[in-house]
Amino acid sequence: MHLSTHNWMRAEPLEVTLRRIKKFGYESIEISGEPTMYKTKETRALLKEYGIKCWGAVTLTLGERNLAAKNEGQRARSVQYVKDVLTMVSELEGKIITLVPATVGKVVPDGTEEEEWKWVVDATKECFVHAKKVGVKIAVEPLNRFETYLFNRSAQALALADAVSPEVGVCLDAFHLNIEEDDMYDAIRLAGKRLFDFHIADNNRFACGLGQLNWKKIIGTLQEIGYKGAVTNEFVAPADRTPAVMYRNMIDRNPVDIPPEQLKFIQDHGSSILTEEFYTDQMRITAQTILPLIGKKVPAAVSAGGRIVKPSKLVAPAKKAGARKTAAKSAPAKKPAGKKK
Ligand SMILES: [Mn+2]
Repeated sequence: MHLSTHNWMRAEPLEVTLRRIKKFGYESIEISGEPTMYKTKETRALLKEYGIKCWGAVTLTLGERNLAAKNEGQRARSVQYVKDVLTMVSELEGKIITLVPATVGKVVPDGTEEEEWKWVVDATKECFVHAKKVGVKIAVEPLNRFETYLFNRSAQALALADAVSPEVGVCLDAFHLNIEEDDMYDAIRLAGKRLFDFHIADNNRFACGLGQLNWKKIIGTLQEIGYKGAVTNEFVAPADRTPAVMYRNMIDRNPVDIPPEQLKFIQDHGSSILTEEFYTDQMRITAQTILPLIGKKVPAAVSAGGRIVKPSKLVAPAKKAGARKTAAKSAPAKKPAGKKK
């Protein structure tokens, strides 16, 4: 196993991401599934320069993208999108794509169970033909029910994989497993050798170590099934807009260059444009929690940040008189700021 990360959660040049993650002991990246954003030749050179491998890409199933769409044209365009992501990964020498079949945020079906199953299976089969051609594997990822109505559990993702080919697998995500499975460890065991990818964030979707998931047991279960792939960081920090905000300097107030669809995608996940400082620390904390568990050396740049402090321990704004007045722009208030009359 090795530590990997997504990069869709913050709009920044890839080079900034690579420089940061290299120093924190990440070995690969699961790049945003936006083939028009990356010139593969240059991106491949950049990855080599920083010594970071492309593990794969995650499909960003947003907007009109939907392999289970009722509209045939829309399905065909969605298949083409997935093929483009597969081609991009192949050109970046990556191994997998994580496939989210239905639109993220769409929680209402378009047709009957039978109709939708046929649409999504047929569309995924088309993608699989291309995947074989370019030598990249497909891993179907279930999300929690508030993000999609179609695939929420390991067994459901496996059902699609089985309907397409024994060579298709699944990608499981600790955040979603924790919401949807009656036993997340059994869900991992169920996937077994068909587990091609594993995403990690804590139960509150902050960095691993900042919530209540049992990372030792999760990683132990991955070891138990003989999983050898990436554990891919995918924290999506919830933007706190209330006086109870726990982090100082979490939300970036400066305008950044971000395509409107990507901003909407991030906001639909309850997050926002995060400051580099906050984002960097979440990346560091993930490494601090996970690297020792997968038997990797913890780089000095990770340890330098000190021990992990859970967000709720940073500050308890309600208990601190005066904190409320200033919390919106500068919490946590270790000493209650603003004792104005
Ligand atoms: Mn995920």
